[in-house]
Amino acid sequence: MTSRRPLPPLARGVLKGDRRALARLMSLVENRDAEAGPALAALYPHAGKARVIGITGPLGVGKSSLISGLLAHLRGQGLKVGIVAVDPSSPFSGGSVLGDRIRLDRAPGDQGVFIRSMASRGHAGGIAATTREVVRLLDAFGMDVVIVETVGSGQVDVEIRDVASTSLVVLVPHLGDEVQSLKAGLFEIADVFCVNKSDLPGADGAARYLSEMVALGTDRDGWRPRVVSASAKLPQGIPELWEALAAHETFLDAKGLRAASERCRLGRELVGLVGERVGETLAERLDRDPRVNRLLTELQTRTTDPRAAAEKLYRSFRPES
Ligand SMILES: Nc1nc2c(ncn2[C@@H]2O[C@H](COP(=O)(O)OP(=O)(O)O)[C@@H](O)[C@H]2O)c(=O)[nH]1
Ligand SMILES: [Mg+2]
Repeated sequence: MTSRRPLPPLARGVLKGDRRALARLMSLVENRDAEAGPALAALYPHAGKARVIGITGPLGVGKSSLISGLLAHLRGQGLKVGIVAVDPSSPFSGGSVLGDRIRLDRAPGDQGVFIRSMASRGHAGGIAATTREVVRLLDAFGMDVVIVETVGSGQVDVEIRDVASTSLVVLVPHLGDEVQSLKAGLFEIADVFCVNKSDLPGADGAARYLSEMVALGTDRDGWRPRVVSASAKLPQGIPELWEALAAHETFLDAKGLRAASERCRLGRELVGLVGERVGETLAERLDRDPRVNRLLTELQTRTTDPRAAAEKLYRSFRPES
């Protein structure tokens, strides 16, 4: 039984509120270091209480600025907040520009806040798996709310719905083409829409347009996405934005949907983890396994085709039953 084993020191540190242990463990997770495994396992039973809010939208719409506003609002209510900013910048640039923007606004020395920036590339195991585990660490650390920022602009690195129970899509007035290209996915992602930069002209129109779109669409299990106008700059509309996000969380509980949605996310996580293992094993076999070598030769000599070869290989992977 896992629970009888002595707690790994880093896990013990996280449960005691040691920020350095938390940061260290996050780095191990990001590096896919095997050392993280026992600590993650030991902390898993302690996670599952935090409300996880995903925030996505094109670059520059003000996601980080809104998070700073939400952070102040939530800290004002005494809630502990973890933030994970999945940064689209290259890990080689050394910059965590977006995360830094949040960090600047945070009260120095505030123990109820923990902010982590992650580069969205350069993760052996994939960003979704890493993000999930980092969120889980913040959850086990005792954060009441964990906010995950990702950039959703065509290339969505993290499927935010795989991580968060409530998803916020941030837009700005006059997004034009970007909204068009995002539109198909937008309504499946968003539990709440925020039209940020309401201090700029056109915000009312944009919010009205979105509300009309939402009204025309179908609801999801009885939830119709809310549309909120805000300005992170003024600031204005931040309490209303939080209210809309919290309303979705309340809705999940009231309708008994929380367990089902968690189960769905766990299922996708499981499939992802198994897929990762299978992929690794397969990659190793490319060099060593005589059967794989034979298939490669057949492919090169055009005596089979890639789909047929893949099917054969896939069958050889399936456990005998
Ligand atoms: N006018 C105005 N500018 C804003 C507002 N919120 C953010 N910005 C600016 O928009 C830029 C991008 O903000 P940021 O929060 O980094 O956007 P992100 O890329 O979505 O995280 C920055 O220059 C912000 O100062 C707002 O409500 N009004
Ligand atoms: Mg940002």
